[in-house]
Amino acid sequence: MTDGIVLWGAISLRALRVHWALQELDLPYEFRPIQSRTGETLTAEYTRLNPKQKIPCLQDGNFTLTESPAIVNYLFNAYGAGRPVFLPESAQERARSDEWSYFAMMELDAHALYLIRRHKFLPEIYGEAPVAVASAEEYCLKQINAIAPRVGLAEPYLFGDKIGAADILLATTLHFAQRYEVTLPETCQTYMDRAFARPAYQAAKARNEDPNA
Ligand SMILES: N[C@@H](CCC(=O)N[C@@H](CS)C(=O)NCC(=O)O)C(=O)O
Repeated sequence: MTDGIVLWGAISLRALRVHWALQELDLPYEFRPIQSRTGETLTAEYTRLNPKQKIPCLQDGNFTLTESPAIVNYLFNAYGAGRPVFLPESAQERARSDEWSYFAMMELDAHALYLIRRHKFLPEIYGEAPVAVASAEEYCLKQINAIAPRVGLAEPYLFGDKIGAADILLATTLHFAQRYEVTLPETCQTYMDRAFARPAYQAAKARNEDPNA
């Protein structure tokens, strides 16, 4: 049980998604800047909160939630009303937002980027797998190229002038791809740069990278 919102997780692109949602919604929150692969996610206290021993994890009163896309969507749904963010109003809008979110999480993050991250950039932990890495890179680029024309129509975000949960998930995942040396099409680069110019993103990035910010 917490008094308000508490976010566990720092120096992580997946924790950054949650910091960004909190900043867009202008919600005060306490920050527990634990990091992956430091042993900090393995403590008994943290394991009780998240048995998967991963970051991010959010506490909101007596509600505890893991999985960055679930947390971002929860925050928008719970606190977005009356704030200048996009919230789906119909079942079809909800489905469209889910479509973007699942695409970013499954087709890019889980199927391709996680594999590239593990086997190209952390081979000392996860082992070398050059064929799988090359295949994941090709797959990731194919998927990003498939959405590039639609992303080019964003005005300026996926659902118009207000940023939505799906934008946070897509833009951060495109950033993963870029960090892992996937060349982004121009439309995706422009969309991502525009989203990252938002003060809320800048504040989130500073907090994710420096717990005292
Ligand atoms: N599907 C999860 C993935 C979380 C995840 O893999 N987090 C990484 C840091 S970005 C982590 O905690 N890794 C520690 C580990 O794998 O032991 C989410 O999106 O929240």
